[in-house]
Amino acid sequence: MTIRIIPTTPIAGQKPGTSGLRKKTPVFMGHHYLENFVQSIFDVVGAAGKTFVLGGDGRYFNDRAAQVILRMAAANGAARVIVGQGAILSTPAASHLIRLNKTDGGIIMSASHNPGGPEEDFGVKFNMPNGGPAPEGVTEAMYRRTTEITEYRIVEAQDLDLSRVGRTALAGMVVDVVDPVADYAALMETLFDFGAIRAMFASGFRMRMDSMCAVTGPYAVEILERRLGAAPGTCVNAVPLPDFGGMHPDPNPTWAKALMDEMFGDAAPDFGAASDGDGDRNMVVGRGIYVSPSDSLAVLAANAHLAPGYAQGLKGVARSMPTSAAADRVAAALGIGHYETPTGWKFFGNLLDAGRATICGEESFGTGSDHVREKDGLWAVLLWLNILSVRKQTVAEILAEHWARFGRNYYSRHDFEAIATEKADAMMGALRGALAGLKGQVVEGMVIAAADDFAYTDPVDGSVSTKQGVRVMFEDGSRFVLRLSGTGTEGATLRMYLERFAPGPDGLDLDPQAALAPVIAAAHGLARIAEFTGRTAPDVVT
Ligand code: VG1
Ligand code: CO
Repeated sequence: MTIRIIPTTPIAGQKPGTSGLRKKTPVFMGHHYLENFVQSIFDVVGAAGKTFVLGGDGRYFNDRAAQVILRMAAANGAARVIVGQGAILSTPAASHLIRLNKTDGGIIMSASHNPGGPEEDFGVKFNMPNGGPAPEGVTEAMYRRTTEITEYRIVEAQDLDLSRVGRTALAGMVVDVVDPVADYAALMETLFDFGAIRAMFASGFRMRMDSMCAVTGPYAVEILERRLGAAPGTCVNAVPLPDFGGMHPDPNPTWAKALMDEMFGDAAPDFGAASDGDGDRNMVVGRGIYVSPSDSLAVLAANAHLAPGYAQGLKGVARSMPTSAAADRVAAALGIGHYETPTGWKFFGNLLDAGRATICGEESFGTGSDHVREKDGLWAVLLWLNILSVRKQTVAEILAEHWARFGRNYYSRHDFEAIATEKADAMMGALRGALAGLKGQVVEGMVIAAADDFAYTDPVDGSVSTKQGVRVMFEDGSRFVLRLSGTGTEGATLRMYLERFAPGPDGLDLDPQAALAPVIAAAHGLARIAEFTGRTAPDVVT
């Protein structure tokens, strides 16, 4: 087989965001677009003699992109690629395979919770040998490489048959096609008490798992229905489709509305959950009660010791800065460390590797632990199930007891989507310019205690990340945070994160939007959102 060296020129804008490079699918399918980025990855991490994992969430172009990446890996001298059958791997399963096989990293094809299809989104990201997303230094180097690239390497070959598990070869490179589910399911069995969860299902416990026509379908059916004995049909939208059936595979109350309706209806099962495009996010719902992701993280941290994999206790808990401080209160009660990182799972990697944190989470429906180096949707669902099987209480009872013990961090996120980029930038610029003068001002009856633009110094390697979100904190412990999304593919998305603490015992049962009303008003007033963007109401509320 011949290796071809194709001349190319840099393509503008190949800068990875919060989680890899994401663009509209037609952009990714454009002339040399995928090839330039993949060659830049290999140029930075080196491919000769190395072993990589490859898989994606099955969205449109996943199968074609996989063939191109395999041919380029072979042309760049890789020794072996482990690829999920059908080029499918959930993000946490890919992370696990990278670690299990001690490989040199992996390439994940996904735009996560963004819609998929010929006119929707596609994405590619590189994960390191520890199984976690490449840190900023590495993604920056990849971006720089895309700006100076002059050629890429690819072998001339027929498509490989990825539909059958087994070993094959491509121009001297070994290709192992593996079952995407088996190793991941085996890992889950080591962490959780499958016997106890099976007994709970056998006693009549009912659940709904909505995979949103995305990648977790086969994982959920195998683990929940086959291994844990949940009733057939527990898992819905369980067949991954290239366009996610036209759904927006983002597990939140807006996009997983069917699940919300069922959980708040008369025939609601005991427990409901949904996951996103690539399977790293989760939403958890009890009968008639929604669990905010920040609360879910706190409850999981407080109860993880009830699952065998965490019986020895946690080393620490880490959360992204915009996530509520509910988990910090648990860490304080447990006497363990807690960490506050910028948005994006890549910032948890060092804390997990160094053994400083065991459980991590983000307000954006992401929770995970040191079992892999990505957030893990089904892991969170299984930990909840394990906790429910031990405590034998409802989700509502568990939340009520949690708030009674720790107090309640009322929390919500308001997203304003598809704002013209220059308007969003002007708004953030004006707010940043005003930060220095905010301390001591009284807004909506609350005194501003501090205001800054969050910067993070990694305690393990000392790397510094600046401009990670504007925070305005009030003397009563309330705060709001504003930042622009780094995962969108069109215009700007403004995220407004809102938090207010109620110590209890009174005032623990309010509607979060009502409890947060003064903070919401303060955020709109101080940031002058309507004035800069014309927006007065959010598109998505979580
Ligand atoms: C969003 C979330 C962030 C998450 C990221 C990737 O980023 O806010 O918490 O880590 O998506 O998740 P941003 O920059 O749009 O706010 V996923 O499931 O898309 O890999
Ligand atoms: Co995701």
